[in-house]
Amino acid sequence: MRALISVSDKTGIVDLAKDLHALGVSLISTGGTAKLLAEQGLPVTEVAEVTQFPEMLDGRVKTLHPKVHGGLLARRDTPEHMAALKAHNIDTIDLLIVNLYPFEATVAKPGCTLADAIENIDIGGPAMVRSAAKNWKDVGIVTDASQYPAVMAELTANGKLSDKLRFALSVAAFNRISQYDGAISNYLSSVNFEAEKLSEEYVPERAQFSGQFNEQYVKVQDLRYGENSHQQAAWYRDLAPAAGSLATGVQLQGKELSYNNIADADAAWECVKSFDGSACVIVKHANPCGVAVGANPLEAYSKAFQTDPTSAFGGIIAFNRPVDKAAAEAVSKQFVEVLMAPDFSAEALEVFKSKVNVRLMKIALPANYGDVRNALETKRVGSGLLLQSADNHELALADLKIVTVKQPTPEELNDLLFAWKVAKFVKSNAIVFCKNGMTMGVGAGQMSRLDSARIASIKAEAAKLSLQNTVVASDAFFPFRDGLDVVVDAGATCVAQPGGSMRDQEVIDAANERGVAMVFTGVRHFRH
Ligand code: 93A
Repeated sequence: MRALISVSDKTGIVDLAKDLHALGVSLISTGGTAKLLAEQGLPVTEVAEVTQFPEMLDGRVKTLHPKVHGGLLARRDTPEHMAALKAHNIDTIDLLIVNLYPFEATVAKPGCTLADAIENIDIGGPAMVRSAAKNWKDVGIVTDASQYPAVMAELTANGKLSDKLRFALSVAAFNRISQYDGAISNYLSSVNFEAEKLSEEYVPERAQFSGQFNEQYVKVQDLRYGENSHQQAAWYRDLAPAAGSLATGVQLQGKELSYNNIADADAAWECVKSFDGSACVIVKHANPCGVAVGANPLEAYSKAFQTDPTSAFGGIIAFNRPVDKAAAEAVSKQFVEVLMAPDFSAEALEVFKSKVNVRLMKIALPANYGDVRNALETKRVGSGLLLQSADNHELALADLKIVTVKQPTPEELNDLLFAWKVAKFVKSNAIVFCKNGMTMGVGAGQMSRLDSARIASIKAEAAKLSLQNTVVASDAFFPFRDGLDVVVDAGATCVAQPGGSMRDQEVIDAANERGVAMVFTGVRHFRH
């Protein structure tokens, strides 16, 4: 077996090469890599010796040669291919270990010149990776140090790689190449080219905000249809999904997830993840219609359900604790589309066994619980994309500025923080009444804040909940006192809002006149 090793990032490569050598694999390598391996006493043949052609043009041409690509691309099961190799004195290469010139890291450095960026575009590496990945049936292609252990494990155990691993490595290789080319294309497209300034030191002016935008997506599955049945749809995930995100979940049972299920499940999951205590979130049409914390999943669910039993019908329900039998039995009494949790007890699974249509999703919470969220958000507009950092702001007690004569009680402050957390996940304009760690009325998605306030109290009335002595969160400021009057008329005694309106004083005066407490949060949570 012959392996070609050509790596820019040399982390772990000496150990891997030693292990390969110990298994009797002969090693070929490019200049820098070969030098390192030889220094470690490993027998290694330089690619230049194999090709009988020196590395040239400052290394721009090292491996671009038929002796390399022939060895990678020849089909071992095709006699004509093997005869051609023989005729041209080419040996097969069975394992390729490559990582590319560090283009992404280079352009991420402040002051990176255009010349630097261009020089870090790898040509020969991706060419070899593509050859090996295309010929995955015969060649193992390793493009990342994280793959070393799995490759060594199979080689040690069986002396060869399985079809399954070679195929997985090939997919990962094409993903990597696509990501790499995407980074080059993104960088060059963002360069504001000024020919008159062009020199080796030319640092192009570039737009700064792209965060960790990963423009590489891979298909999870086709969907039966989109938001409506006449729309086609598919679900894609990030190439490397964040720990604890919906894309990392497994469906344990139930019908196939629909487009709307996925959108709603994501809203419910992101919301429930944000609570430390045992919480339950019920979502309908992307808005929470009931959220609560409780001593256990059953209590959290029962409270969340009470907020709006009518809307909860056919809802998407998320828990941040494993669902036990008691919670499962309570949930199974209602029509539920999707149920999500970090785990389900065996008894809970038993409860849903006969409800074959209920989709159960098990999603591991991230290790640093409640702290891993999406970094970036995108939205399609026309033929483009809006990109923003996700709204991950978390409000602490110390951030609250009390602006009224009346001070909130400690219980009210607790509920205010709870209400504020929920309001962040409710579409604007959002008005959220809460009490004792439970939503009491949610007004969502109205064009006027006043209407959201009215709807929240109408809903509470429909659910036979009293809004007396509740707290209320408003995702953005009250532009006039009328919105405040509606929530106080409904029974709220304590209000949280960002503040920052031209008429803040008018609203503060109104709160004092009505004898309620009000706090400014200093941030708003528009969500569209
Ligand atoms: O300059 S290249 O585009 N031309 C090539 O023919 C070539 N072959 C391998 N870059 C090329 N490589 C890259 O060299 C590999 O992808 C790897 O990143 C790097 C390893 O070089 P060295 O072993 O000299 O450190």
